[in-house]
Amino acid sequence: MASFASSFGASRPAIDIVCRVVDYYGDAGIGWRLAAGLALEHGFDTCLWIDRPDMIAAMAPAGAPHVEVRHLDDFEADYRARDVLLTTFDSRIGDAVRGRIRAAGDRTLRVHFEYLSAEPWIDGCHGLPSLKADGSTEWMFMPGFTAASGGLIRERNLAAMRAGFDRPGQDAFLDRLGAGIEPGRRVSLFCYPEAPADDWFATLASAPEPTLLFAAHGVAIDSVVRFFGTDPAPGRLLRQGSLALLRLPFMPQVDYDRLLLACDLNFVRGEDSWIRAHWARRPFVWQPYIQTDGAHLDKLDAFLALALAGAPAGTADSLRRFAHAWSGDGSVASAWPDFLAALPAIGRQLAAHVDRLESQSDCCTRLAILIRDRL
Ligand code: TRH
Repeated sequence: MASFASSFGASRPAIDIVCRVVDYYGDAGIGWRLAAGLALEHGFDTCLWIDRPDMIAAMAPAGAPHVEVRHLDDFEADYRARDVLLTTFDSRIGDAVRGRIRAAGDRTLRVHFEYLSAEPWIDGCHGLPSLKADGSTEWMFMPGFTAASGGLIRERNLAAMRAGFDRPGQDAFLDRLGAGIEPGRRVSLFCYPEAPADDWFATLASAPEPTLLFAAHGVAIDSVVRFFGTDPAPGRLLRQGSLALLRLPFMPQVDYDRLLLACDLNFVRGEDSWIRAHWARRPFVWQPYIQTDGAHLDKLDAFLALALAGAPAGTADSLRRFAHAWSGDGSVASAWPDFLAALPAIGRQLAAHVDRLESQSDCCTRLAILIRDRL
């Protein structure tokens, strides 16, 4: 809980979060989780200024107490200086807003929230002040996997949510999605268009054991059409050999989280689903957001080095080979058998990695402390 008073005499400290969606869903997904976490767990009045409020409505239809969502188009005209102004990712603020902060006595704390990375260098940047050309200061907030970083977004009731969503509840949830009592390894798929899904579908279809694949809204459509001849409406099951595929609708975040919990193996991407795969405590394969200079493979290796610390060599190699292949560096067909054989050991290794993370404080707590200590 934030234990400090508003500098503007309000009953609760107030934070404005600015979020401009670059592409896909992650900017909005993280922006919402930050806004809701600071309001629900740290006593803030929060306004999320975003250019895609429709994404928030789809991710969090019920909203949250003490969270207002405003269109970014109105920000320049309607923003009034309050305790904290946090910009996310590629969002910036203009001279008019900076002038309004100065006119209000320069009492607004400025924070910039960066993209998540497992790379070691972020620890040295987290929490540093960045001096702006107009003489103002903006504090850098770098989410991460270490105690020296800004941490990962993780809600306080996570363990209770997991405990309350047992196997019968998971079966009923998947059944409502159209899966019925379909046998096989339950795998969720959330990937970028560049993922080698064609090869992977062929590998799954010719495998001895059955796979039930839950394809998230809008992913791998071309591969699904090439392999199955059509992209099915949500809820309609398609089969080819040992592979059964179910297309899903875009779901609220809470249901996407449940999907990760209900599956035996999760394919995630970008940033927020990557974090959520941790909290589902199931084995997962992460596809980093593609970067032209191949920097996404460096980000993948930095993460694998952290998650696989202390792992037996065979376990580490099996996950590393398949994860690289899934990011276009290698063959998923040849890496899949070893990955599958090592899956129990990979699951144990990732569980130990998540245990370490869950023993650390969460991102919103670290952000609330950074704010309290600098307000
Ligand atoms: O959609 P993404 O690829 O977003 C990306 C990444 O955040 C990347 O780091 C960033 O640089 C780029 O955007 C601009 O993946 P991510 O981060 O997992 O975000 C997906 C969000 O969508 C996450 O909050 C989960 C949510 N989601 C739902 O709410 N319902 C759904 O049905 C699905 C599939 C996702």
